[in-house]
Amino acid sequence: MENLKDIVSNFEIADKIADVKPMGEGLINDTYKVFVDGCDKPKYVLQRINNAVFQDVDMLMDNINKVTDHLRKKGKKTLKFYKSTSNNYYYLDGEKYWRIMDFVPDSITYQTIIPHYSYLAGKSFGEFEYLLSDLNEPIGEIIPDFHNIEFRLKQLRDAVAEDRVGRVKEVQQYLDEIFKREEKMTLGERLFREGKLPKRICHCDTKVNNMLFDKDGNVLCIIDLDTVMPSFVFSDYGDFLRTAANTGLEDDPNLDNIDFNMEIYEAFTKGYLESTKDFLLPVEKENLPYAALLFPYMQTVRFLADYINGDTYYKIRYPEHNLVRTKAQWRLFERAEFKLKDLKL
Ligand code: GN1
Ligand code: MG
Repeated sequence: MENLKDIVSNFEIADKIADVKPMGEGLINDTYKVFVDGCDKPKYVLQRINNAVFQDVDMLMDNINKVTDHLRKKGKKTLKFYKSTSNNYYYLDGEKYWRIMDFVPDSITYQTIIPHYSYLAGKSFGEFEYLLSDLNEPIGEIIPDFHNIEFRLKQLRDAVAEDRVGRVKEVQQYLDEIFKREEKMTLGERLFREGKLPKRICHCDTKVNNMLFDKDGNVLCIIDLDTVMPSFVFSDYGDFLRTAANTGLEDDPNLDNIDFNMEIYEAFTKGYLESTKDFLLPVEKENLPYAALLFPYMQTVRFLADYINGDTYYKIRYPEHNLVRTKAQWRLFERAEFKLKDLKL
């Protein structure tokens, strides 16, 4: 990985770089761990920013710096980025954008967690929103309409109308099921238009593996701050459960592995309600079960649209990958819909 070492040399860090190795499972950016001389654990994390997705890299790093400065001032552990020799928090190698941050030592990531950790994660996410609630500087909407389900459904409709790689026929059954629930699943946007539902600064990518835990299950640090932006609290609550409460994998080819784990759901909800009790409005609280459905629903819509478009957005490992993801997310949605149908908070 010789040229990755060269990339690192453009940042204001003094260490001698020993090695750079691939890391993580992100579907958007490429991530590497950076080893330095005299230490067998990674010291930094190098990322290539996908600037097809994050088109305004200045806004991206500006948002992240505002958020991390604010969290740091309040004594929270958060990400720390380094400047490059061009005095930006990224380095442009002529074509690609790169950034580098500290590797958080003694941290553990999970793909599946036990209920107690889910409770601690709920507390921690509520606290994250609370701590950012008095951030007075504007945070830009880095991907416009990112978690707007009406917009995502429109993208799906456009993909279907174009049918550019002829995949619509094989997925018709999923399209029918999705559009049958359109009215019910677009509730959040209607409440927003009626002035009943606020937007707050949210993380917007609260997958379980975007949390670093310590050995006791406390959330040590929340990572992947690219999508921090104003959104409904549903985003953070729902996207965490989409990954944590799934008993299978996000792209599980065996649908029998997939269920919605109520213990994880209940534990997370308990923690989240504890740390948000001072600011969460009744309309937000009452609709948390809706949020738990919204995210598997939205992720199905997004994976399916990408499949129909010929796989232009998410990284795939094999040709049918987005279809497999679509089916797995839809199964999760159906299980959550069944289990939460009579639930009130
Ligand atoms: C993407 O790359 P990653 O894992 O951080 C996506 C999320 C999706 C997720 C699905 C900017 O996140 O919205 O929920 O994949 N991020 C973007 O796993 O689209
Ligand atoms: Mg992300």
